[in-house]
Amino acid sequence: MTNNKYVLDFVQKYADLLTPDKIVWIDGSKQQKKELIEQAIATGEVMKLNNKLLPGCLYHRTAQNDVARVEDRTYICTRSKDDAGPTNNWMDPQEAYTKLDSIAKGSMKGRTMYVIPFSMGKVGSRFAKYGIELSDSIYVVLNMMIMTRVSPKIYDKLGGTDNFVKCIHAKVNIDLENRYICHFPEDNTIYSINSGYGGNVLLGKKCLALRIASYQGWKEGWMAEHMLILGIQKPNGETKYVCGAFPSACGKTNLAMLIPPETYTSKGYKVFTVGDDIAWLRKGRDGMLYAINPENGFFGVAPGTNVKSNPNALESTRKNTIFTNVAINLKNNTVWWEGLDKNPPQKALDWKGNPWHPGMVDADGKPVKAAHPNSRFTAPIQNCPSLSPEFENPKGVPISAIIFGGRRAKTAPLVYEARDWKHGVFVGSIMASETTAAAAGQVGVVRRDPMAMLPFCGYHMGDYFQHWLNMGKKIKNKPKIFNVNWFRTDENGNFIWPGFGDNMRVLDWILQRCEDAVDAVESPIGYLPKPEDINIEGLEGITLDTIKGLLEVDKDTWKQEAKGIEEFYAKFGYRLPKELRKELKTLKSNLRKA
Ligand code: GTP
Ligand code: SPV
Ligand code: MN
Repeated sequence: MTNNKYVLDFVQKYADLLTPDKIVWIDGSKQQKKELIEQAIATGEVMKLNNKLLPGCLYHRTAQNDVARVEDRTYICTRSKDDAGPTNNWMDPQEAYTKLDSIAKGSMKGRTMYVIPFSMGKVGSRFAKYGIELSDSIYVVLNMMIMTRVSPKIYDKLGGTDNFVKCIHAKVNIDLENRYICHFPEDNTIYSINSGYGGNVLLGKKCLALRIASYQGWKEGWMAEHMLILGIQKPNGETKYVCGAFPSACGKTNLAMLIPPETYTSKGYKVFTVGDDIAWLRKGRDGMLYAINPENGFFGVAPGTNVKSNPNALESTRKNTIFTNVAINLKNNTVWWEGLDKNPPQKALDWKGNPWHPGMVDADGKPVKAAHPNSRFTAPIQNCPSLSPEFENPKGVPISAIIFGGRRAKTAPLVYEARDWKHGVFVGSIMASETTAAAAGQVGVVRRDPMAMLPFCGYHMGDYFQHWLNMGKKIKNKPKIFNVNWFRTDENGNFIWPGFGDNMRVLDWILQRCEDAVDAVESPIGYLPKPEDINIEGLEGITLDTIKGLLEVDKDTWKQEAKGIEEFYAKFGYRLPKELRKELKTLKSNLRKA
């Protein structure tokens, strides 16, 4: 497959350690893929779904203890502990290698080790980063073939160098107690041991494209962010691009694929999807910030996806897709999840493989879910009806606005604009959101999640903030920065804002701000829209007063918020940029004066 000495040594080293019976070099061919699928079906690792209704689609169940990312078992292994920063778990690299090697040693006996060459970003583009993942899971191989560009071409592109990320994945026994997701940014290396769940094992995604890439971007002068990228084509044919950072399961895929309401489509507005989870950003020659989506597919949340909420995502999953931990409809061997439609299958298997029927309750009388709340689909990006014609553009797309957002039941207004880049970095750094099922642990507790990168920043977050500030100094035509919140609730806990396609109404205001086409109102936290500037035409049950309520900034709540920010900032010590300290001071003084 290759003569590259570094690649051969890498494969040999781990073959010696893991002792697989066989090594298979993945060549990206259709024939090899077909054979792998057949083998995985034979062992039960995957199941074929109804080939008429879901052609080429497969089904997989993970172990029940292995259904989400494990943040408490995820480590940044830098030589100096301080370099991992206060928001990451840290292990000494030598200690980590020794520990993980001893856990994984010999674990591929009786198994096959697959060598997966992949590119994040278009092969050969200036954005592209290459990786080689070793894995003993066909499920991982098949997912990587959708999520990344798997091709032996990357061996040529390496040109004899070791310029690739070494990714080692061993399932071992899927033992939670010995599960480790370790990153060695200084060695361009990732280890994932004892897991088989997406975000822990598809190492091109969170591990490479965010944790390792954020570190590389810091060193090389670019950025790797947990962001969707979308294009909005206006009636005059011009397209503007926007990036959005929301924490896991907070609406990136949905926003990236939104279908605008009638009041916009009738005028000729169209939305295009460039990416739904990760953006790599670099300065362009024209002084604008350019973004690519380094992935090649979607690893999206299934529950809640339906023809109304996200028809583009649903359509993307109708062929050549892998479904993980959803329910099986036994009537026709298709898939089902909560929120897909109002017709749950009468006879089904739940995500654990147990018989399931609508209205089922457990011993405590609680409803039994058919699909796991973090069940996912892995769909090829080319399936997406709203895919941007610019997706493959190796230069990326120029970004006009960056949006931060999270789940906040009360504090954050529907939308506000940062006063300038520095203030925007502050707005990103103080993001907070209620936790979701995307990571193991309690759901629904508010935590600080700067730029939606808390679990994904591969170095000291104080340095990361400084890097954002520095990038601002380099980019002449800076995107404007905004914060949004689709998740404000009323006194009964119901979402007030309709969200989904109607988020276009907020994007519209954002674009108008970028073009200086509309005024805004100053507030202690930044610029707010005038309520009448949010288009509510055709929205049932939403009045100007609703919008006023959604835009309210409660002084006392924000004073509390400022305290929380101060506590959070204290963690970073001298590595917190002084510009941010100053922004916090300004916020406090604005609140005092208000
Ligand atoms: P990751 O893949 O984990 O990074 O998640 P994501 O940020 O792409 O989130 P996704 O778009 O998959 O949405 C997650 C959940 O949020 C789903 O259950 C959606 O139904 C819900 N959601 C998305 N957008 C909205 C919105 O505008 N309003 C409301 N109320 N819910 C939304
Ligand atoms: C997320 O949790 O942000 C995801 C899913 O996009 S995973 O790939 O599991 O990280
Ligand atoms: Mn994500």
